[in-house]
Amino acid sequence: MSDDKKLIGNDDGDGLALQEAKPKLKKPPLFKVLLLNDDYTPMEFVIKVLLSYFGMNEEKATQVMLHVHTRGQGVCGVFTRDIAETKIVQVSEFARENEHPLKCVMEEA
Ligand code: TYC
Repeated sequence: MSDDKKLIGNDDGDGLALQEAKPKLKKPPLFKVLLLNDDYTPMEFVIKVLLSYFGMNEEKATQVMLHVHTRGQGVCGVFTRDIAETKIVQVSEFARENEHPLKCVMEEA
């Protein structure tokens, strides 16, 4: 029997009734990438991160940075697992190179 057909029960005596199987593609899980607030990373540096790694414009980046600053954390974007992990590595390296304690984490959306 071909892969895209499945046996669903008896038919008109030949013992087979076929129905198109539902497509088996599942949407991948999505992950929020978050920036965490701290007391030392300069606001301008956080804005640069949001411009460089999350494709925001100045206005949006400033808004998100101020949200993180006042609320403790904020969403930079929603991605598949691999992309989210890559963003976190890139941001963490950039922060470390510049000796800022900025933390970037992910959680399932
Ligand atoms: N709280 C920092 C300051 O006052 C700014 C800041 C914003 C740091 C967002 C981290 O994810 C952050 N300089």
